[in-house]
Amino acid sequence: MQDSRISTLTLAVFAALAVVGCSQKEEPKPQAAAPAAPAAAPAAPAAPAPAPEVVVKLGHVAPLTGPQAHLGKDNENAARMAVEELNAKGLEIGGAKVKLELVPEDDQADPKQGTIVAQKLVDAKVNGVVGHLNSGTTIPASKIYSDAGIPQISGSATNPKYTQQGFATTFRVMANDVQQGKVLGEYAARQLAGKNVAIIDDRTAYGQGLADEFEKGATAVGAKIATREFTTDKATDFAAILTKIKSKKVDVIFYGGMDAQGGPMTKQMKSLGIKAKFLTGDGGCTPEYIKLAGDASEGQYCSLPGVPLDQMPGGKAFNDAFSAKYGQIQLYAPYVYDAVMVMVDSMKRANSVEPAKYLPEIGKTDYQGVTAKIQFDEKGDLKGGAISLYQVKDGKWEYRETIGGAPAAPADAPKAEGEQKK
Ligand code: ABU
Repeated sequence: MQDSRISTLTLAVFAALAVVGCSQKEEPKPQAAAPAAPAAAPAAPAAPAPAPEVVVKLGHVAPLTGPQAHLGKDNENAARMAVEELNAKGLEIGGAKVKLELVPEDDQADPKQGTIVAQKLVDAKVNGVVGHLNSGTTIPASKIYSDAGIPQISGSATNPKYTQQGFATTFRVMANDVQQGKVLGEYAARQLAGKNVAIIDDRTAYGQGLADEFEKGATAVGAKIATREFTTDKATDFAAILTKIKSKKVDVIFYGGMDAQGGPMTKQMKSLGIKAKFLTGDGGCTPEYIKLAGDASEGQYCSLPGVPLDQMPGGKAFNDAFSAKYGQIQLYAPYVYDAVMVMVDSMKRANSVEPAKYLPEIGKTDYQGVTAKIQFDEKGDLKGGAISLYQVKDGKWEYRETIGGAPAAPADAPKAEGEQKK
């Protein structure tokens, strides 16, 4: 009973005080009646508000498992190096501090898996995608990015179809296989004296596409195609097709596919006593090919879009930094590094990280990268892409020559109307 009385009294006192408090606020005393304020010290100027911070997600996709994992990891390491360098320097875009976050995905070089991880990246609201590594995954994934309006730059997918689908979002920083196949076909017929040529491909978008372009290039300058044979990007035994090819007495065997098959294929050529020269494209132009082929690699040939690393504008510095961190460059690392830099350069010029705002700036790129001065044509292909040829000498790829690659337009040259990707 006593307790309840005390409570009632306490509540009444609090209620009275509360009413006083509210009324003081609601009815301030007239200024004239206010006591004179002590002279205030001049207020220090307010510190500027710190720039807000935003996280910008960059997707990266490559095979991180399976026979091409060494290439996929190489690509991912290059993307990570670019992101870490940019974050370390400090990025400010659109008045906000930007922290780049790499979102890596493994597509296993499988077209179906490629579309699954593409949708995953779209759902994660990435601001852009660098990749994929393989044309066979890059092409189907590009429709998903295009539908979502997300810019995509591949550092390695070379099938021409990737940029020929009419999507505004597709770009690549490497010459395509129309250019590469023509150079390889002509090189086989002329420099390698290939009058009678066999072609094998792995039936992927890259392997088959490059083999088709090779055939056009070789036959246009007089070579005869003795046979076309097929394998897969998972195969390890090529005895049946090589035995058939042996009977055709060819001068050159061209392989459209990756190092994981090209290496063992070359080794098996030697075991079967095939003397023909072996020639392959960029997918086989790796230290891994030499490792897998062993002695049989000696004297064999490959091509790679672009110029040799030591002739690239930033090649030495990139090689030093990359190899100190991740070991020997496998193949596409400098191109993937450039792809990240081009994407972020476009964001800076747009002063926005929003895909819809910075996408138009990618088409206007005029960026001095590690690999080349990067400018895009109206489809999103690299302008002026060169193709270089290499031959294995003493267990290493040795540079032979560079073919094609008209110099890119000067940085300050005005662009013709309609030249840029819409
Ligand atoms: N450029 C050869 C390897 C990647 C691709 O599939 O195109």
